Amino acid sequence: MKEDLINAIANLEEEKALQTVKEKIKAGETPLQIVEQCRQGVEIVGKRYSEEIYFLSDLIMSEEILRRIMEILNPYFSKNTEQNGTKIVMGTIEGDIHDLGKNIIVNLLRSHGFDVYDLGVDVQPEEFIKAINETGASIIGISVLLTFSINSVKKVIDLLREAGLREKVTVLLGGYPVNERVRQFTGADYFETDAIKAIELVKEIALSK
Ligand code: B12
Repeated sequence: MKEDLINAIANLEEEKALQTVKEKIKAGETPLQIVEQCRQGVEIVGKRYSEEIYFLSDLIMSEEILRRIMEILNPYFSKNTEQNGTKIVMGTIEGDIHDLGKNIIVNLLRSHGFDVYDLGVDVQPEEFIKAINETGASIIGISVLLTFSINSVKKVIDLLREAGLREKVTVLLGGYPVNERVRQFTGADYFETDAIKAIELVKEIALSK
């Protein structure tokens, strides 16, 4: 059942979560379905942290659980070594070091043949522009989990405009707080928080280039 994994993660029951993941794989669930359940589980962790039921050590624990789940899932993601010619610059925005979601998307995009330049975490807006100039990529993917860092996302788009690159580069956002309001405020083109839909979206953008 979907709730088993969500609850095991929400309650920080590491061994139970890992066992449940292994059972789900055996039962034929896809790695992406499992990732989505993980995301829902840590969302509850985050909520409990906001409500002061959980503390920073619990956030760290949820990170540990997610990392171990990803170790189990990684071999099950399809491997496509054929490049499709589309270059993408990705990074977690300035001030923010959350990278679990970004890494999932980077791996998925690579496994779908995209050429991804991963700038890592805490990436300054200027670094995104530099990477676009150096690689000639036409898509920027920005991960943002801290509300505090949303202003820096806006700065990336402002800098693209100043550099005369705005029309050439499509910007998409992902991460816990992104929604239509954030997209409009920052001036980004798209946002997506579901991994499966995110890959479909990037494929569509690539086709339109
Ligand atoms: C794990 C975690 C941590 C870990 C991060 C480990 C790591 N290496 O990433 C640690 C413990 C280090 C951490 C630290 C902090 N955290 Co934290 N953390 C979380 C938690 C519980 C889960 C995040 C996560 O990994 N989710 C799972 C992944 C799979 O989901 P995701 O990132 O959303 O990614 C998915 C999609 O969004 C999408 N996606 C992601 N990126 C992109 C990019 C593109 C282009 C696209 C298309 C899609 C896409 O793909 C993924 C597919 O499933 C969240 C709670 C939450 N609701 O998110 C809080 C949360 C993000 N953290 C929070 C806070 C406050 C902090 C700290 C400030 C705590 C502190 N006092 O120090 C620090 C900040 C450190 C910093 N400077 O960044 C708050 C942020 C609140 C806010 N509104 O700003 C949250 C929301 C918790 C809460 N409710 O209070 N955290």
